[in-house]
Amino acid sequence: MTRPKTDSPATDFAVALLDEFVRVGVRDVVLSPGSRSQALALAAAEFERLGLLRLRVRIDERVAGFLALGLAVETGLPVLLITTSGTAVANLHPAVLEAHHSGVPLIVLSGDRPDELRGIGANQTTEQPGIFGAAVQRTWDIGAPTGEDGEQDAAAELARDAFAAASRGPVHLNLAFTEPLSAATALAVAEGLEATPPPVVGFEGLNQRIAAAPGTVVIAGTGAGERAEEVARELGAPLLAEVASGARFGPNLVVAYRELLAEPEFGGAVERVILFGHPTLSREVPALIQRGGVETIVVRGTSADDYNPGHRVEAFVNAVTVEGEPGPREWPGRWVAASRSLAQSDDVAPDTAAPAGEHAKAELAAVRATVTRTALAEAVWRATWPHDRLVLGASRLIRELDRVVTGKKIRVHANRGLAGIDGTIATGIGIALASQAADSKGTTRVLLGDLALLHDVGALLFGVGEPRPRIQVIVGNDHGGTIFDGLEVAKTAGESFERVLLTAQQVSVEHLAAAYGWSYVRVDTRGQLDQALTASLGPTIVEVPLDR
Ligand SMILES: Cc1ncc(C[n+]2csc(CCOP(=O)(O)OP(=O)(O)O)c2C)c(N)n1
Ligand SMILES: [Mg+2]
Repeated sequence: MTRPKTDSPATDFAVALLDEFVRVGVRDVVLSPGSRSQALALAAAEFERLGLLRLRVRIDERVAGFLALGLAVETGLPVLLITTSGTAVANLHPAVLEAHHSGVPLIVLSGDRPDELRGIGANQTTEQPGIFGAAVQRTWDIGAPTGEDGEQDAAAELARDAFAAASRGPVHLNLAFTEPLSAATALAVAEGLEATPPPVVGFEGLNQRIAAAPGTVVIAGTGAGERAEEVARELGAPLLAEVASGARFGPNLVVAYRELLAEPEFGGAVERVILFGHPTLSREVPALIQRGGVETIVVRGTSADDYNPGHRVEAFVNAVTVEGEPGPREWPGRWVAASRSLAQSDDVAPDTAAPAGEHAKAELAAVRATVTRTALAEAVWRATWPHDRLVLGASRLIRELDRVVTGKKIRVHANRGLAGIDGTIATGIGIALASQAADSKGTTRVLLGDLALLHDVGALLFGVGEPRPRIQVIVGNDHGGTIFDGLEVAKTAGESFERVLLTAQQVSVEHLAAAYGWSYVRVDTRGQLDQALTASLGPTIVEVPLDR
């Protein structure tokens, strides 16, 4: 479409580009301020004013990147990220890497100087094309628009290509601009701006037919989705589903999968594995796949690498269809029953025990009991319902949830592509904002450790005048990375362990919350915890002191 031109080819190009992104289905933009990218930023603000895009502004590009990731995880659509040149672009790298490894669609638009100003020491100019290496599906380096005819059409074509290429992960459009870097952008967003629904992105190719067979289990790693649960039922197979799989529910769910995989009559009897998603939380799963006599079929997701421990996977397929009837109920029934009895023997909570007949006293004791990691994991899980979202950081707590929580059909996300402790809060805010924009009335709860919280403090800063989501950031504060306590090095490293691995910290989380205008609740007992999790105080940090 040809639209009226302004005095700035940069602005004309930016408007045409964003216009086409809107047409093909983009709804969310996150930007960080900067001069070189001003045409894109001003155009994005104008599209927001017209109600065609939702815009979020974050001063820290690393935060912006993870916020965009969260928005894309929740909506399933590519999200635009706009930055200026230089280190600004590099700050997107962590989110781009995570998006690459978990197959999340992001479209990076970085402003740059034109070719002739690169490599000569011009201010804020570095080698931007290719900066993300193999972590992007595709990179474009586009010369500065000059106002020639056809540039707007070229911009539209670029948007269509980038949108299509982003269906399996991030892409990078490096866009050179020259002065005038923008014009007054009272948009010529002309008539006919009716956004068409986005194309459905599907997988092509191999759909394997499978039937029930003895010794089959279904394993669901992060991002597996509900199909894993369905296939387990259709096959009559035990379902070994990690906590962020999206499949941790149903009659075949085996919570204590780790313990049972170690048992000869359970793990030892497995002959075939149907695997969905990206398992990262146990050693037993990769060990099982690498064992002789076990055939594994991996149902591909969107992540960059196919899961293939020891290169022992038999087949990679894009989908499975189950033929015939489920196998005998005895097989999954045995796993489920064994898992339940293991969970019950775990249930002894001495600090809540009370003499028979003194029911009220016992209840009071439970309410007053201090919060353990297990109690925290269970309370957060209990408080979460299908309209809510749960985001889990990389810490001991995700492992605790994976160990204990029972089946529940709720939406759980964890950045397990690379399992970084970075960007957890920003990702959670992205998920919260996107779910609320889609009319969910729920609360997003982010459960993370103290180091992960401190790593992403910048995410607590909202854009001026932007909506605040219903979000609780729940920090299990054990003063440092106590996950390392469980490693061999904790026994061998001596004094240096605390200094270079545990890295204890004494930051006042309360003051941090106050500085960023978040509500703050400190929780010392299980009663207070349940109360805090159901309160609605706007964006809130819930601090839960935990023993090391
Ligand atoms: C970006 C990044 N840096 C470092 C690590 C290594 N790492 C994994 S867990 C962890 C400590 C986490 O501490 P905390 O968030 O307090 O959780 P806790 O282990 O205490 O439960 C670190 C530093 C990582 N995963 N990602
Ligand atoms: Mg910690």
